[in-house]
Amino acid sequence: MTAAYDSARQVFADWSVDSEAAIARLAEVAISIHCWQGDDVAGFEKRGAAVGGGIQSTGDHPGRARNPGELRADFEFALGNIPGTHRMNLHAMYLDTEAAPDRDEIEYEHFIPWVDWARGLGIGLDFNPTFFGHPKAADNLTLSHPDAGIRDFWIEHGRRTREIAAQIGRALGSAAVNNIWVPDGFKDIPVDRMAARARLEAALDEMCAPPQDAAEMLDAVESKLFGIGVEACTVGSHEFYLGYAIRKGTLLCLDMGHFHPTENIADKLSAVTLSLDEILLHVSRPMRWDSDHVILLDDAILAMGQELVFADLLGKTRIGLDFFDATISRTAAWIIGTRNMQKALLRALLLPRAALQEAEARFDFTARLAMTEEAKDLPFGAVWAEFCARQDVPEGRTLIAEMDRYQSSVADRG
Ligand code: RNT
Ligand code: ZN
Repeated sequence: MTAAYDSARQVFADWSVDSEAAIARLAEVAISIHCWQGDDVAGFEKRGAAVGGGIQSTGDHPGRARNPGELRADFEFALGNIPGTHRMNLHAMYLDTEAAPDRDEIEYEHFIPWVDWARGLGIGLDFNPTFFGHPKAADNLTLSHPDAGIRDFWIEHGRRTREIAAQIGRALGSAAVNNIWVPDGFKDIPVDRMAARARLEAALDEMCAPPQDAAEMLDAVESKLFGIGVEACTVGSHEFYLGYAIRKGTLLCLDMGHFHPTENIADKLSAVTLSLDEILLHVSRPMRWDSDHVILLDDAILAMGQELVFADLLGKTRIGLDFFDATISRTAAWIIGTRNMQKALLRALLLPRAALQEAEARFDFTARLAMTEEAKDLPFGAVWAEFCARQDVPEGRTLIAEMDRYQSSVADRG
């Protein structure tokens, strides 16, 4: 134990906060780290790269992972610099096979190398159908397309991903969340929103009809406000999926970039979890739009961390990340973004929650304000450094040098 941590521990104890308990709780939080930061959301289909659907990665920093082997090596490097044990969130387009199945032909065997790798590392996997970057998604309509043939193609894709996710969960002994996001929407103002939403609902029902064991896989549905090319209307809006998740018992995925820019996503957690058993987060940083910047330790993330802790939601929330920046080292992006999520949780765990909630209960808003503001000067950094040391990962300048060294080693990838 360093002198800095010892002194910090006493400062927190004076506030009646147990820093050892905070460290222990943080170590239990597994974050689902998205694979797609490593290769700019391109995927490994032999049919070609898969961006589209209103999402895009910008930048051409050297070092993009070009194949599953490189992505795994990069991810392992990132994991080695993130304290704790985490998960990888895989998209269906990241299959690892010499075969070239179309989206409605994918099988579990195409993902076995990922499962073997995850088992070796002792990490869990999550999964996602890929409803974008494909000729049959060219109209920005998939499950809600008016053409039944196109809907059936995507229903089959989704069914297969649920089956694959269940097999992954079974193989690893840890339920895989299978998160459904479709890009469906309209560039200009539609006159029949109802028909599109009714088609989406029916297609989701058909796709999710085969029962799956909740110990192996869990369905999640992700809403969105708008995307490039679908500015006027998104079929799978927040209200659509909130209702759907409540009625069907799926997880609801809240992506922090999928709302109006001034909305406080943390505020939504207590509201939706009163009606849902579990939720999924896509922690992201929208900058004026759903830009998916690397998450900072900013007010939005701190608020999210605080809400998860203060509302006792860590047990019913799967924390997933969703950002992609190709203008910087992709491995550094993973490391910095994930650590910021953890730092936000740690800060929340180190706040004098009981005293704050008591002050609020007795309407003493002066005491509440005084505490939140004085608490901003508490020595969180010393506790974070201690956590990193105990988890055997670097921090500060050593971390920066490590990230630099790795980036140099991948910079000559073509
Ligand atoms: C798109 C959604 C979705 C994707 C991933 C790649 O706006 O946020 O989660 O980012 O499926
Ligand atoms: Zn998302």
